[in-house]
Amino acid sequence: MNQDLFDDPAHWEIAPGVTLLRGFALAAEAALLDAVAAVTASAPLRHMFTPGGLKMAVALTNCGPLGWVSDAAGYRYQASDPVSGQPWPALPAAFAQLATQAAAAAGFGNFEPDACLVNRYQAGTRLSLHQDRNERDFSQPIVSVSLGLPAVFLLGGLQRSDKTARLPLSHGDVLVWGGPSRLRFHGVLPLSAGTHPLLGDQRINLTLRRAG
Ligand code: MD6
Ligand code: FE
Repeated sequence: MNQDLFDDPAHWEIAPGVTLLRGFALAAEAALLDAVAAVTASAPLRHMFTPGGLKMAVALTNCGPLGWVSDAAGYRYQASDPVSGQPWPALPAAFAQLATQAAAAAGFGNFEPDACLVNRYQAGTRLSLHQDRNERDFSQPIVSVSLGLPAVFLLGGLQRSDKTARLPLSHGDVLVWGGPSRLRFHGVLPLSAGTHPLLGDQRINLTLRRAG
C-alpha cells in the first residue's frame, strides 16, 4: 500500500495499477448526475440474468457505442440495448472527460472510453466476486466512479481464492483499475440502507471502459 504517491492523501495507489482518487468526481457532480438521469431515462435500469439463469441483484444500463450485457448466451458487449433494440445512449461528455482525466492522473495516458456500464445498488444489493474480462485490450484501464450511498469494495487477487481487502468507497470517489491488477477479482459487499442527500436510497457506480 503506497500512500505517498505524489504526497497527496487523495491520490492513493492501493496496489500496482489500482489508484483511488478520493473526491475526484465532486467537481463535476452536477453534470454527472444530470447525465445519469438522462441516460437512465432513455435506457432504463434493468436486472439482467446470468448465463446460469440467475437474476442479477444489481440493476444496470449502459451508454456509449458499446454496452455490457448478460443473458443465457453469455456475457458480452454489444452496440444495441436488448430491451429497445436501439443503440445505447451516447456517452455523455462529462463521463468521457472525467474518465480521461482520472486515468491520466493515475498514469494511464490517452484513455478514450467507448463503453460505460451504469450499476445501481439499493439496500442489500451486492456484487459477487468477479473479473472484468469481456473487453478486448487488457492494457486499457477501467475508471470506476462512485455516486450516492457509500459501499465497501472488495479487492481480491488474481485467483478467486485469494484473500480480499475491504475498501470503503464514497460519493465522488474514483477508482482507476489497470496494469498488473487489471484482472484482479473484486466485488461489492451488500449495500447498507441509508439516504444520500442527492441520490436518496441508492448507490450508482459508473465503470468506463475501452471495450472494443
Ligand atoms: C462497483 N465495480 O463498484 C462495481 N469493475 O459497483 C466493478 O465491478 C469494477 O469498480 C472493474 C473495475 C472497477 C470496478
Ligand atoms: Fe468489475
